[in-house]
Amino acid sequence: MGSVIRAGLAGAFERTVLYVRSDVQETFPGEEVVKGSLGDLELLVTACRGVDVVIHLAGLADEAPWADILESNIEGTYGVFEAARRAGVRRIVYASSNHIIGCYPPTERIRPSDPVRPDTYYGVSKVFGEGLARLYHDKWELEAVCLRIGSFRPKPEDVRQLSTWLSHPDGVELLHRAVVADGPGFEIVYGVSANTRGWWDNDAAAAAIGYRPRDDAEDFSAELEEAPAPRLQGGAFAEPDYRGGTW
Ligand code: 15L
Repeated sequence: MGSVIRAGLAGAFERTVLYVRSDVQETFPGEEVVKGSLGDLELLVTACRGVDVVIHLAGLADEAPWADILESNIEGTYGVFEAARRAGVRRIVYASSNHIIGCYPPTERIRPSDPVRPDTYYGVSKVFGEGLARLYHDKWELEAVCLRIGSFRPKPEDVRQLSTWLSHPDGVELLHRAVVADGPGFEIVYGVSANTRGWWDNDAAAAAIGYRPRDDAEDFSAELEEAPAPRLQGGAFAEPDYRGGTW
């Protein structure tokens, strides 16, 4: 996701600091690279100095053993919020996930304010991240926009993604709005395109940051094999034997 967003937003901001684990081959004008881990709080604070908005896309993006989730998504996410606070950052855009509500059936239309029903330890780690966002906003007035990202793909790949798809152009627009929107305070928004078969009631939250998705997964439905909707919204993530991996 980071590469697509970087390319889509190239030149949009005066200065962009990329905090990365591995080397970056090419940079866009205005980009600076800091190589480090999420466990290095001091370096994170240094990287955050002079930064207005942090976009936190780092960490594991799939189910994984608990020890890995703990290190990357729990301790690592704490490090990002705490560094942002110490460095005087104004806003955090936090990449949450639809797997925070993956145990709802597809028949239910979910609002951002509905109770969470995570489908994995990964989903639980996103509940923690949104909790941190709320804490840092309420206590230290950090603005926070949590994006519950759906399936960020060039095209929907299966029947479930006819509901969860976030196209690349809509994803770029979503991140841009999350950064530049006027005074959102604290907001939770589903990162999803304007899918005819969408499951999430996102209108008010999207309007709060001025996000207007344009793409609809339905345009690709003829290319996909007919299959029933998944048992639960999280699809394979919500199945008892799911261990993570490509699917
Ligand atoms: C996610 O949170 C994952 O990071 C991504 O790889 C997709 O699997 C997506 O959710 C999804 O639900 O399709």
